Amino acid sequence: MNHASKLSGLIALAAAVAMPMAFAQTAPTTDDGMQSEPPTAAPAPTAEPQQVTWADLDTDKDGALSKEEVATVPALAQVFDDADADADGKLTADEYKAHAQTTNADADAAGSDDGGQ
Ligand SMILES: [Ca+2]
Ligand SMILES: [Ca+2]
Repeated sequence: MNHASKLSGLIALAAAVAMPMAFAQTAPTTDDGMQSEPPTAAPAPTAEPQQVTWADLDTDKDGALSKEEVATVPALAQVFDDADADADGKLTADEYKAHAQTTNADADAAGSDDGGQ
């Protein structure tokens, strides 16, 4: 004797309340240390990238970034020559914006490209 048991539509509503995890990390930045981190896989997930503003980089406050000023930001240092449209050794915000736009339009949805030097 086999009874085909019919399961009535039982809808279990799982209300998952996602609590935003706030990672408050106070990472003291070294003053003049060469930060050369080996690209080895770190056990911990990538920490929040440091937010660096234009003003932070513009240490001499002349409104433009010199190559030395962007030296701490590889992403900027790599594109410096390209972005420096008038090749005066200073990258202005306008120059950077213009370059970023071209790059965006060019790269389309290329995703994160982590090419070497
Ligand atoms: Ca500057
Ligand atoms: Ca320039």
